Amino acid sequence: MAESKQRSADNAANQMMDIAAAKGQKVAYDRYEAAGPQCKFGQLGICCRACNMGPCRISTNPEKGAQTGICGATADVIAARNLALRVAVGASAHSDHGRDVVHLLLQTARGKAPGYSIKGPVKLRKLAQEWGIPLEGSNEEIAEKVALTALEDFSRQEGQLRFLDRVPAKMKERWEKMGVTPRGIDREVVSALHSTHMGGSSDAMQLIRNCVRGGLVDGWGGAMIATELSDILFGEPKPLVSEANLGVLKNDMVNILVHGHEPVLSEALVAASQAPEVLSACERVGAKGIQLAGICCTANEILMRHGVPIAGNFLHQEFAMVTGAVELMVVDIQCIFPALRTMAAHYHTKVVSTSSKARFEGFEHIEFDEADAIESAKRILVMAADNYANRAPEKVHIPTDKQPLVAGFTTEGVFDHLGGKYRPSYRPLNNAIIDGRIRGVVGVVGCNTVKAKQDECHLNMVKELLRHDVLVVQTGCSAIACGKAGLLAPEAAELYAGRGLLEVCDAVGLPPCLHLGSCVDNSRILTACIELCREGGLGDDFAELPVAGAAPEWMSDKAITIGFYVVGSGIFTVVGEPLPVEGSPRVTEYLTDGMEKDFGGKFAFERDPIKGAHLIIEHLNAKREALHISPMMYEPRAIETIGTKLSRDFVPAK
Ligand code: NFS
Ligand code: SF4
Repeated sequence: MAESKQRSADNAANQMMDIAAAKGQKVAYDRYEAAGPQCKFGQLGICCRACNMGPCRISTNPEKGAQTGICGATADVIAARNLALRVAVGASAHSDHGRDVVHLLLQTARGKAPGYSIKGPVKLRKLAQEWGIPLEGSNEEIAEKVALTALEDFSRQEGQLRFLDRVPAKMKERWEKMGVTPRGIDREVVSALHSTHMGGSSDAMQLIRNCVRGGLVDGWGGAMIATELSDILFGEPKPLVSEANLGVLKNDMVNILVHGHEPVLSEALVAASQAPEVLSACERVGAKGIQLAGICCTANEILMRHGVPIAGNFLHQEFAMVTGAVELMVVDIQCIFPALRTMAAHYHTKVVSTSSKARFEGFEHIEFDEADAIESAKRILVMAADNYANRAPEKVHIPTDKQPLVAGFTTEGVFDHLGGKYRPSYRPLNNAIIDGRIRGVVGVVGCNTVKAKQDECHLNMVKELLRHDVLVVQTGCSAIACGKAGLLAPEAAELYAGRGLLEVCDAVGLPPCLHLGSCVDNSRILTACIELCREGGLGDDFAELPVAGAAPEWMSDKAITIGFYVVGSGIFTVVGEPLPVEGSPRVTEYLTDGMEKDFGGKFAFERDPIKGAHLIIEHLNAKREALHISPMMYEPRAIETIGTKLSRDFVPAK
C-alpha cells in the first residue's frame, strides 16, 4: 500500500482513505487535489456573475486592470453582494428545514401524520404561553395553534419575528437603529436576494446590513423555530450516553446510515427500525438486526433524542462506504455529496434519496410521505436488510475506532440533573464565570472542509480553549469531530480542562464540551446567552458577555449565515477560512473591525486554530475586565499535562 497521506486527525478516516487509495477510489480530498489551484477571484469574492454582460472580475492590482465590472460595480459591491447572496441561501436552507418541522407539527396535531405524536408537551405549553396562546384543550389543539402561529413568522410582511420578544432590549435597539430588525422569514430571504440582482443595491454597507438581517432571520427565526418545534414534536433532548465513529458499524448486522438534516425522516426510521417485518427481513438474510447510525446533522438529531450512535461528520459520508459494511445510506437534504453515487458503485451500498427538495442522479428515490411515514421507513429498512445478502465479506473493513460521549444538552435542561445541590438555574454557571473558575463560554461549531486536515482545527482549538478554562458548547460537525476524539465524554475534563473548569465539571457533573445538537440548534446558544444575561452579573447584552463563537473548518453557506446572526447578535466569532471578501479591503475591514461598533460583534479570519483560540481568550479577558469580575483563579493548565489523567493539583492556585 502507498504511504498514508494522513489527511485526517481521525485514525478511522485515514484508514478508510488508505483503503480507498489502494483501490483507486477517489474521495473529496483527491478531487480537491485534482482540481488544481482554485480561482483567486472567486476566493477573494471579486468575480461577479450577477448578469450576462459578465462574468466580470476585478483586478487585484489597484494600479492595473479592471477596477470595476462592466456596469461599474466595484470590488466592494461585488464582494458584499456575493456574500449577501450566500447568506440568503443559508437562511433559506435552515428556514425551509424549520418550515417542514412546523408543517409536520400541524399535520400531527390534525391527526394527519400517523406515526408521529407530540413528545414534548411541557415545551409545547411553555411556547404557547410565550406566544399568548390559551392553554385550553388537548395538546393537539394547542399544537395546531402553535404551528399556525409559527407559520405566520414565515409569511409576515410587516412587524417583526415573534422570537425577538426574547431578545435583550439593548440588542433590539441596536438592530432598530441599524435597520436590520427582521420581519418575516420569507420576506427577508426574498428581499436579500432581490438586493443582489444586477443593478440592485450598489451600496456595500447596505448589502452587509442585509447579510446581518438575513442572518438574524435565520438564527432568531427559521433555526429557532426548527429547534423549538422539533423539541415539541420529537421530545426535548436529555443528556444520554452514546458513541461516535465508524467503529459503531457492526459486522453481523444490517448497517443503515442516515445522512442529511431533517429529523422528520430520521425519527421515522428510528421508530420503524424494530418493526417485526424489518426484523424478519434481517433474519431472512442471516443478520442479527439493524444498526442505525448517523452522518452530519441528522445524526446529531437522533443522537440527542434516542442515543443512536454517530458514524461520522461531513467528510465521513464517503469514508463510511469504504467499510464495505453499509447496506444503505438514506439521505434527505443539505451537505450530501453527489459523489456518493460513485463511491457506492464500488460497493454493494444503496443510496436512497427521500426529499422532494433534493434529487440526485444515480440514487434510488423513495419519496418520504409524512402521512405514511412509518410505512415509508419500513420499506427503506427492508430494502437495506435485503441488500445485506449482497455484502462482499472480502471488502469489509470496519475500523475499531469509536469513543463514548454524552449528548443531549439544551438551554432548559443543562442544569436540570443537578438535583438538590443547586436549583436548576444558570446561577452555578454565572457564579463560576464571575469567580474566575470559568473564563467564558465559547461555541465551536460548523463543518469539515478539504482545505484543512479533517477535524484537526476543531480539536486543536477546543483543547486550547479547555486548557484555558473555557467551557465549550458544540453543534454540527464540530460536535461530531470532538465526539470522535473523546472530548464529549465526562473524562475529558480530567484530560484537558484547566483546573477551574475541572472543578466546575466535577461539581456539576458536566463534560467540558457540551453537545447542544445540530446546526439549527445553534439557536440554543442564543437562548443560553439570554439565560446568562437574565441570571445577572454578566451584563444585559450578548456583547457584554464573556462569550465567543468559532467555525474553524466552515464550508457551507449555512455557516456564513450562522456567522452573521452570531456576530449580529453581538458575539465575536473566529472563522478558519476567511469569508470570501478579501478582494475588498473595505468590506474586510468592516467585517473584522468596524462592525463591532454597529453590532457589538465582529469576525476574525484565522486559519491557525491555536491563534484563533488565543484571539478568543484575549476577547474573553477583555470582556471580563470590562465587567469588573474577579481575575481568573488559576493559571492555564500546562501543555505537557494535556491528555494525561494524573493529579488534580496540576496548577498552583494563585
Ligand atoms: Ni452544519 Fe449540518 Fe456539517 Fe456544516 Fe453540513 S452537516 S447544518 S453545514 S457540514 S456543520
Ligand atoms: Fe459585470 Fe456588473 Fe453584470 Fe456583475 S452585474 S456581471 S459586474 S456587468
